[in-house]
Amino acid sequence: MNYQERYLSAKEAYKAVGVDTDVAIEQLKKIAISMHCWQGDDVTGFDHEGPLTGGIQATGDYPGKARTPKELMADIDKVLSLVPGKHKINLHANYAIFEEGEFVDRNKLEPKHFAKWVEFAKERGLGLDFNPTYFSHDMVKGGLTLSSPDEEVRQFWIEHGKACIRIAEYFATELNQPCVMNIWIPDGYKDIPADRLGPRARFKDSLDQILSIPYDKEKVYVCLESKVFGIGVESYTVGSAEFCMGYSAHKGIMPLMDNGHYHPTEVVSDKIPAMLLFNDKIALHVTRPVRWDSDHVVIFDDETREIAKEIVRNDALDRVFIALDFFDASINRVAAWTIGMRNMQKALLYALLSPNAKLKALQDESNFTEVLMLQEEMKVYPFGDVWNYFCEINEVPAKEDWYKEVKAYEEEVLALRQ
Ligand code: RNT
Ligand code: ZN
Repeated sequence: MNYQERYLSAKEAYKAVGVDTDVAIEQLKKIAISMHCWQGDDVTGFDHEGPLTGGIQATGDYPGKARTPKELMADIDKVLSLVPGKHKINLHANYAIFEEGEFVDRNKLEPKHFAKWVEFAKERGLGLDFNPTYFSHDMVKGGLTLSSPDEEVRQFWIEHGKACIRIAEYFATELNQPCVMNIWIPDGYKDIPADRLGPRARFKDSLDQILSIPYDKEKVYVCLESKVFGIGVESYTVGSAEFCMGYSAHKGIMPLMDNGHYHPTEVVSDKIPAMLLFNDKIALHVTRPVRWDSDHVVIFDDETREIAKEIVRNDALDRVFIALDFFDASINRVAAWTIGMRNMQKALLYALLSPNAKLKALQDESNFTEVLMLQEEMKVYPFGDVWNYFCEINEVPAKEDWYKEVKAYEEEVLALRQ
């Protein structure tokens, strides 16, 4: 199918409200989204056998989950063949790839344990981002890592953080582009704590120790992800929003906001412009919380579009690192990834196709009637025609056509993984 004709007619429609669709698709093409490797195997990784811990949970038992690096890489390739543009892969430390019979614990990880990922990224011209893994491990004692009062536990995890900075720097050097390294810890308490300051003071000291190693700040962008609560740690989270915002401002690292990590009526879209005034760069985990931090697949919903608008209309495409963070085990995982990636791109395209300057001017004139009218009318503009054309010129399937390929992949590859 040729989408050009419909595109040309859409272009005229947008032109009438002052939007240049050619510019929008040029810009969209340049936006790299960091695709999380952990949707492929329910956050399992390759370095442990136990359950997923840390107050996060993947639910569902859809068949075909990736069990080896080879399978995970094949699944990632499938997704990338269905998503327009060039992106980054976001790895977690528990996805280290060891030699046959080798095992290296998290405090001793080295760049060489990620050499196969670098090779994978190089062959495909992708960037890599990274995360230390502070969960699903025996050294998480009583749910605590970097805030633990047990010095042995705390030191183990400090070493892990340092090891991860070295690995992140290796990624950046090898791939010639910065690596975002995000620290998130699950530490907290189920019930009302007797001491709220002590754990945060220990976390602060642990972060100071991790960041004390020399590293190239042009190559590694360390960020800190806050959270409000997790399963089993409902009453208190050490790395709360204020802690993480305060710490990152104080140390000059990046804050990371995950839109599943706030109270239900708070929205990250509203926080973005505030944070942009005080930070050179910020990072995001885009997810979909359903009643809690459930990490459902990202859809083309109001909040995802509002997040995209705040990035686009504030000219912050080069200041906001967009990563995805969801893990649904109840549906085809390759489809889950593809839907999430394409929806994030659609939200960005929607924002790029919005008459942002005009709307802003109307707001400044206090013409709120026209702002509301135009925002609502834009919702039924021929957005899909622009999206389909964008897919076509980027040589990936338009509309729902990609799903045929996922179905075939499921029958030929995923179904054999029993
Ligand atoms: C947990 C955080 C964190 C994890 C990943 C796996 O609530 O969102 O980002 O989801 O690191
Ligand atoms: Zn997250």
